[in-house]
Amino acid sequence: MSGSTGTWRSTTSHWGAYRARTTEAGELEIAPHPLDANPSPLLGNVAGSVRHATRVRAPAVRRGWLDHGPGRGEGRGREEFVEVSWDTALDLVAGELDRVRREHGNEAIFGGSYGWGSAGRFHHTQSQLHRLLNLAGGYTASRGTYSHGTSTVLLPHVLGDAATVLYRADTWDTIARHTDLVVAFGGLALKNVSVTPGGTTGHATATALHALAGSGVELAVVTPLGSDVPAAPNARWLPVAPASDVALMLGLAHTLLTENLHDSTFLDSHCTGFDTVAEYLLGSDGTVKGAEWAAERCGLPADEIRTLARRMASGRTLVTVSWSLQRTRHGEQPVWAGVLLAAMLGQIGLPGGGFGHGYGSIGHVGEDGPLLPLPTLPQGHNPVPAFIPVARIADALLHPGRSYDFDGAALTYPDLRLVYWAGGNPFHHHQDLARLRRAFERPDTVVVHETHWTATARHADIVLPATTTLEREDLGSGRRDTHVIAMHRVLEPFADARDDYAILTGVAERLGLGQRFTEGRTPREWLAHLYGEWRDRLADSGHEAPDFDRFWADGEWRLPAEREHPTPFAEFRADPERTPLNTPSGRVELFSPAVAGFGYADCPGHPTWLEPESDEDHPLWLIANQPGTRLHGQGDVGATSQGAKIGGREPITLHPADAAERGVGEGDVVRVFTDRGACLAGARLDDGLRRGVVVLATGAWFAPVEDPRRPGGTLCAHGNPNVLIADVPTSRLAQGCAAQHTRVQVERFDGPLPAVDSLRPPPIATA
Ligand SMILES: Nc1nc2c(c(=O)[nH]1)N[C@H]1C(S)=C(S)[C@@H](COP(=O)(O)OP(=O)(O)OC[C@H]3O[C@@H](n4cnc5c(=O)[nH]c(N)nc54)[C@H](O)[C@@H]3O)O[C@H]1N2
Ligand SMILES: Nc1nc2c(c(=O)[nH]1)N[C@H]1C(S)=C(S)[C@@H](COP(=O)(O)OP(=O)(O)OC[C@H]3O[C@@H](n4cnc5c(=O)[nH]c(N)nc54)[C@H](O)[C@@H]3O)O[C@H]1N2
Ligand SMILES: [Mo]
Repeated sequence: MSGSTGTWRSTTSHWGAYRARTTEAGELEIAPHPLDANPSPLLGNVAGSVRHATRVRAPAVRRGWLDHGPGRGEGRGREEFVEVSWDTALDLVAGELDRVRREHGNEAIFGGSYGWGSAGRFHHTQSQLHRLLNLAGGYTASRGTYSHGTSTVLLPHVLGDAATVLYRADTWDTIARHTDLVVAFGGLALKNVSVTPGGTTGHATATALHALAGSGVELAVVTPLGSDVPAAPNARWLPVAPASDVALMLGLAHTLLTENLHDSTFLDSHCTGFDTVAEYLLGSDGTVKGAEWAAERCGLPADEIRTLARRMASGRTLVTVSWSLQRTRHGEQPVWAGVLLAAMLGQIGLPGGGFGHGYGSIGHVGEDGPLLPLPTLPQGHNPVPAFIPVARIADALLHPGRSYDFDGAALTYPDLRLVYWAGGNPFHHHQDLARLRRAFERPDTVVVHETHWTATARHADIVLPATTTLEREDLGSGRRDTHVIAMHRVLEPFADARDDYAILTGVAERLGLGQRFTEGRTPREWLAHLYGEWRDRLADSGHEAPDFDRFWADGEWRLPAEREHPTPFAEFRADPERTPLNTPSGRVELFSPAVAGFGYADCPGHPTWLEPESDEDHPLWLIANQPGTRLHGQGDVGATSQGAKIGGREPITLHPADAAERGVGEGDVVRVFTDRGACLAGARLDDGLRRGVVVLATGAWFAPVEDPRRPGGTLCAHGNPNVLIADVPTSRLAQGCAAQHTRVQVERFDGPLPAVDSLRPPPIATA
């Protein structure tokens, strides 16, 4: 490794700002940002990842595609690759883009390319790709996110928009000063808050959560997992059954109603539809949603439910719902029921009260950096109106022309011929991976830019090697971050890897779009340009940032702190006539005539208890949550992630009694299975989780082999839970990702252990 021996360089990442340098011995050394009170354990993955054997060295083309041209998708993920020159690879990509748009129209190009690529405002991979595809005539886009794509469809119907709760949340400081009780449905998992899209400099959340202990704020933490509960004396764990939160919430609402603890004035002046909901709570469908009814479903004693409801009504209460709860079947309901509780308490718009969404899910919710705009790369305009809800990718590839519902509209899947993915990993993020493999057989061509041989790269036809952030220059800052960071180059590009910008410039030139794509700027000139424009915008609002050269030399600039942090919905609360919500009624819609009018049985017009899936053959609830040891699939080959594996497999956590029933001991390799597929995992026993619940985080690199226990079945030798989870939407309303849960069975695996091939590069020939 060469580049910057000895000198510490500044950079940032989704898991925080840090410093890096190469040592005399050529090793990469990493140090947290000096202002970071809680550096992320994910930093431990960086050094082992950047030069790992799974880096993509050179452009590579799948053998069958190279020999026979577009099509024959059965070979994807199975055939060898052939390394080719950059010129050959770029000619193939540009030629294929041009063929597809001429023969099938730009709608046949899928450029959604969802994923977390890298931090950095310029080399933001999706923006780069979208900019090129827009210039080339457009593409079918994807809408929404796997993170909170259900809430972003539902909340506009209920609160008028989703952004207010997602991005303008009350800060931890406001909560410490005003709140008596936080009821956190879905937990407050510290493992998650080291991540903020675009990065963070201070990682304030862990400190803030501990400080809440000192300020007397009580935390009622509702989750099946004890590990989601902050270790603070004022935090109480309410160990609910998975997929039962809506029952608990309705039980709490019933107690508030029948004990007259609800705020009828606020419900009349600021909400609509409470009457309908009240009738439902009292049994309009034949079932009274009382505390006993709720207790049977959620597993908490009825008395405790009633006591909690009374406690909620006796002071300032923040009802917060984690993003994980909407990443489930019927994931609209816990979000809507959370708003219902907050509305009944009458505290929406009061500091430290009302409804929160995503505290403990991600770093920026609750942090207090300024809400300033950040520099961004202009993407241009996409003239193609077609899109798919992001989590419907497999359906779209498998069923072109099929119609489906989405948020009140009847849509049709386009006929996708070319899939272009840069900066995301659908074989990480999507569900039912055996089905996704079949879907990926369909298009004529799959192009992927990747740093590493991820499962998606392995299922592509043309793989273009991308640099990592440490191998280029950028500038970065996340939502509610305190600094903008100059991201200096630390390493030379690996092997033949190029920046996504350089790759796309090569494609653009071949399509005659080179000048329009680059506007004649080098990456450094783009950085200076984007920074300069942003600096001018800040100057308009009275903030003086240093000039680019100063900023670049200093390595960072501290953003001006915000003096006040307005509470979300405070203006609406003060005067709902003058500042109504953006809902049809201008009020909080506890019953939505619009949603009811869509007539979806899986998403009725008000928060509703819909029975969760049950499966006698697969009696355990699997929670497939975010990994504490990496960001999704990124860094799985690094030290923090590898250090947690058991027997080379991803750890699965079981209750000791559930393990004993199955003859499973600590450290055993187990087979986890559903009817869709199976995976191996390493058993870790923990009595700090509910019985009947097992936890297997996402992100182990997919290593498919034939299941030795089920001929023809797919088994992931490494422990990727998405081979188990059904590819079903939350509902016809949001068509959101429902990846958080599935029913599984677990057994000890004593057979010969298959190798984890995903941790080595695939077979590659040189041309
Ligand atoms: N079962 C289950 N599944 C889930 C979830 C869950 O809770 N349970 N969570 C879901 C959620 S919330 C999300 S957001 C998704 C995340 O899904 P993804 O965002 O798709 O997952 P990542 O592993 O972060 O993929 C980003 C990819 O970008 C690549 N990359 C990094 N830098 C660069 C670069 O500069 N250029 C290029 N070309 N590539 C780069 C990385 O190598 C990596 O493979 O997963 C979803 N899937
Ligand atoms: N370390 C790390 N942090 C991350 C990420 C990462 O990959 N690694 N990814 C980031 C991203 S992209 C996102 S979108 C956010 C996601 O943020 P979330 O979606 O909130 O995170 P998860 O870890 O999936 O789930 C949080 C907790 O919800 C609880 N839970 C699951 N099912 C239920 C249930 O039915 N009821 C209740 N009450 N609780 C339940 C689980 O115990 C779980 O630990 O995380 C971000 N933070
Ligand atoms: Mo996410």
